[in-house]
Amino acid sequence: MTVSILDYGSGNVRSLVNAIQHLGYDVEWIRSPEEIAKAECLIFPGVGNFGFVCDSLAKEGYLEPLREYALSGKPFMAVCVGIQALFEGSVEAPESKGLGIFPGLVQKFQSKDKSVPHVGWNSCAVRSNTEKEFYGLRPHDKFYFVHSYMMPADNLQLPSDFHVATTRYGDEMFVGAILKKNFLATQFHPEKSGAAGLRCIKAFLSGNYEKAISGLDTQLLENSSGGLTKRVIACLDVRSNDAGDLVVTKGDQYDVREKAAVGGEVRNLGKPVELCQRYFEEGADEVVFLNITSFRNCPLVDAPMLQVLAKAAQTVFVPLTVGGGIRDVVDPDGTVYSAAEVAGTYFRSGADKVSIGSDAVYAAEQFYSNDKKLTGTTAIETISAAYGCQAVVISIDPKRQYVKSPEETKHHAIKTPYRGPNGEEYAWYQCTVKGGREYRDMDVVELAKACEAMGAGEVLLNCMDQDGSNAGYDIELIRLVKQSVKIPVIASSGAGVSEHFEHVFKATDCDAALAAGIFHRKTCSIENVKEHLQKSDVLVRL
Ligand code: 1PR
Repeated sequence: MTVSILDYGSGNVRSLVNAIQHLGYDVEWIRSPEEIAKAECLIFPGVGNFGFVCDSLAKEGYLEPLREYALSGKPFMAVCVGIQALFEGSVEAPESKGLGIFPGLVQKFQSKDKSVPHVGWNSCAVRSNTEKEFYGLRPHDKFYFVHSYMMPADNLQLPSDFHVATTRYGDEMFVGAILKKNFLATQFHPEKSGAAGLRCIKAFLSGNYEKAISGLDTQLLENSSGGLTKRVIACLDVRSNDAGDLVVTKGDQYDVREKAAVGGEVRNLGKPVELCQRYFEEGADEVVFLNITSFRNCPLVDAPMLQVLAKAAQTVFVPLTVGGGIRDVVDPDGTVYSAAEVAGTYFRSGADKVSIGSDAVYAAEQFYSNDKKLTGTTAIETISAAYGCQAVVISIDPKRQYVKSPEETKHHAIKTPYRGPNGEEYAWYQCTVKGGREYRDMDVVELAKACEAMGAGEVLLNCMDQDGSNAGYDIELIRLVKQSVKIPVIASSGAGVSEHFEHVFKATDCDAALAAGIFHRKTCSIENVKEHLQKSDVLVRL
């Protein structure tokens, strides 16, 4: 069987293709409405904004053929915004019409007591039937979600032959999947959900709709409603070393060279694709690649990180983020690429999110000097408009600055038990650009708030003081930023033992914890960290 994927210009469909090919099926693209009826098996991927997806479908004449196919009984699968488009409309884009296969309007998550978007690994199972497993969706499995909008599970009216698998986020229960024979629509991304996701796609492609399950622990089913897990993320700082090889390196307060006494070389801790594969196998919930320097002046299409991503995405089925150099660029031959085009090139190679560092600080400066008015032209705004806010991560590189009293600075200062070199009791966190080499007149709270207003979907919060220290996360910094924004915050820098992960999750509300050196140097594995977290009652995906 050949699997047809609808191509209407949505974000990262590379991963979906990789997952299907990995399972041994051929893939072809549907590029005109007439081809839909001829498909043997059709997948409707959805990434980005409901309005963008539905308006593109309407404009290209896909709506009617797609509706007919979805109801034809032939194998049909829809993913993420794909499931939302099956309803009549969405509050995300009230003017845009969905396919209207199911009644109802897609809603936005409430952010009063939780981060929005809903990013990470959550449960999804048909809870009304404990004797059957549908499309491999097992109650104790976790699947990768990334979205701000969803269809609430209450008052849902579907034809009686459809089953609904539900997911809970905070106190909201929503539709995680809708299924019947030859029909599978998921809010989560199965192609990014590790082994559980591959099993689900395989069950769909092989027509394995339902399976009897015996001896299922009903307690397990109860526990599986536990919701979103805390994520453990591995980070690979990538650059070329002095011999010109692309290596994973690791800084000590951002200095990636060995001490002069031992040669002063760039630290080489391994090869990017191999390490990424190892972390996937150890259970990393995501992998981040940061292009920390060099090779930025080569033509975009030759950027070595594109090959790294393309290779990694072939066998690694968890979300991949890429950062470093995401901004408007000019190739050596004078060709200009907008930041959105640069991001698009990375998405097509297999990245799911891009991370923006220096450019986010410049954009925030512009935002404040412009009376907090949005221009619509910054990298954050343009990428978020085209690919959705969930695809835009802001990477912050702050440095602690001590002051004697809060009046001494106009920036957000906190009282700290860790006094400065001259006994100072207050500190603020200064933003930097160019990998910590240049300091700007902006603090982390200002930066995070401005980026959230511009449409960023997540914050990757490094800390120059803790980076490579193995001394634990900067809890005060993480609390400060987490209290300032609603978007998820990834704590980073300083992990040295498993207990540091437990501490950051218990002492702050951070959504994920990222680390580098501890994993590269095999001080402990991701598996060890997760086992420790589970024993400490922190919900994780094992
Ligand atoms: O400014 O958009 O081109 O992005 C550059 C990106 O590269 C930024 O995300 C910036 O954080 C990163 N970067 C630049 N220089 C360095 C460096 O180390 N010299 N790396 C650098 C930042 C910090 C984390 C690290 C954690 C965890 N490294 O990536 O992985 O601190 O480390 P640990 O667990 O070992 O303590 P742009």
